[in-house]
Amino acid sequence: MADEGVSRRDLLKKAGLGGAVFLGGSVLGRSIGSARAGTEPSYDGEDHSLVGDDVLDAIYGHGHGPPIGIEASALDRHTVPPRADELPPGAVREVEFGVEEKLIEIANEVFFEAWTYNGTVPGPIIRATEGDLIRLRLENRTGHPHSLHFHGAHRPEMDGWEPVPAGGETVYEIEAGPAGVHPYHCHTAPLAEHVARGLYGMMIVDPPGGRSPAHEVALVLSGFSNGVIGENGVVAWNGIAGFYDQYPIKVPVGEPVRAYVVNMLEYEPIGSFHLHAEIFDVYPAGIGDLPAFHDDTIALAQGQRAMIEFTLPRYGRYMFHPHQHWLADRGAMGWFAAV
Ligand SMILES: [Cu+2]
Repeated sequence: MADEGVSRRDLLKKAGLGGAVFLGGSVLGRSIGSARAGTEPSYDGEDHSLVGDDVLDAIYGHGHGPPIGIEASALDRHTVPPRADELPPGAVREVEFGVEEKLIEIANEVFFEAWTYNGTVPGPIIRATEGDLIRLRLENRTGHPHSLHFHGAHRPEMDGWEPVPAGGETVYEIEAGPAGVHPYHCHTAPLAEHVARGLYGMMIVDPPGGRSPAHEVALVLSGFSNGVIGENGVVAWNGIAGFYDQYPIKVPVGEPVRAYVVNMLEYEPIGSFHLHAEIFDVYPAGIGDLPAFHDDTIALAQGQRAMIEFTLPRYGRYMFHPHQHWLADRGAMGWFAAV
C-alpha cells in the first residue's frame, strides 16, 4: 500500500499535482482514517488522530497547512435554482444526465476518482412542481453499469434499480412528487460503492403555486471513503470539504431561510445537521404544510432528508455541522453568515 501510495504521488507529480492527496476507487493514494494497529490506549502526547494531518491541512488549513485554495465560486453549481415555471398542460420537463468518470477535487488539492452525474458530485439539482412529468434521459458514458433511482412516489417500472449497461442509455419518466425534497442516486450493485463514489443528488419538488419566499440553500452531506464503516476520511457538504468553513453561506439577516438537507453519507451509521444559536422548523422529507417539530439538531439516516426553515435575527456567524463531531472534523464544518 505504501509503495502504491508513493507511485501514485509520483504519477501526480508528473501530472502537475505534486503534493496532492489522492483518494478513490479501490486504491487510496494516502491512508486516510486508518487506526494504528496495536496502539495501547495511553496518554503519550502523540497524535492519535484518525485523520491524517495532511488531510486536515487540506480541509481547513490547520497548523502550518495551506489555506483552502478552492475558489468561492466552486460551489455555485449547488445554488438552488429558482422555482421552475409551471408547465403548460401536456408538457414534459426534459432532463439530460450523463454518467461520467472524473477526477474531482474534494478538498484543497485532495482528489478523488469519482463516478458522477454530469461531471459533479453531488449531481445537478433537479427542480420541478408536483405533478410535472419529468423525462430524464440517462446516458452511461462509463465502462460500468449504472442507473438512476428517484426517491418519492412514481410508477415502479420507472424505479431505476435496473442497471444500464456500459455505453447504454435509458429514459425514466416520473411524475414529480410528492412536494418535498427527494434524493436520487445510482442503484447498481454494489450499491454502497456506487453511491459513495459520487452518484447522487437532490430533487426539489414544489407544491403547485410554490412555497413562501425565502433564501434557499441546498446541502447534501456525503463522504469520500475507503469503504470501511466509520472511515470516511473526507466528509463534505455539497462535495467540497471545508468549503463552508472558508466561505460562509450568506443569508439576509431577519429574513426567512429554507434549507434542503439531504444525507447521502455512506459508511456511517447516521448523519445529522446541527445549527448553532437558533432553532429551526423541520419538515421531514420536505413534506407537509406545517412543520413536524422544532429543533436545533436533526438526525438523518442514509437517504433521509428534511426541509428546514429559520430566520437569523441578528448579524453574525452561525455555525452548522453534523453533531457527530468526527464528521465535522473531516470537512463538514460550515457557517451561515447573517448579513
Ligand atoms: Cu452506479
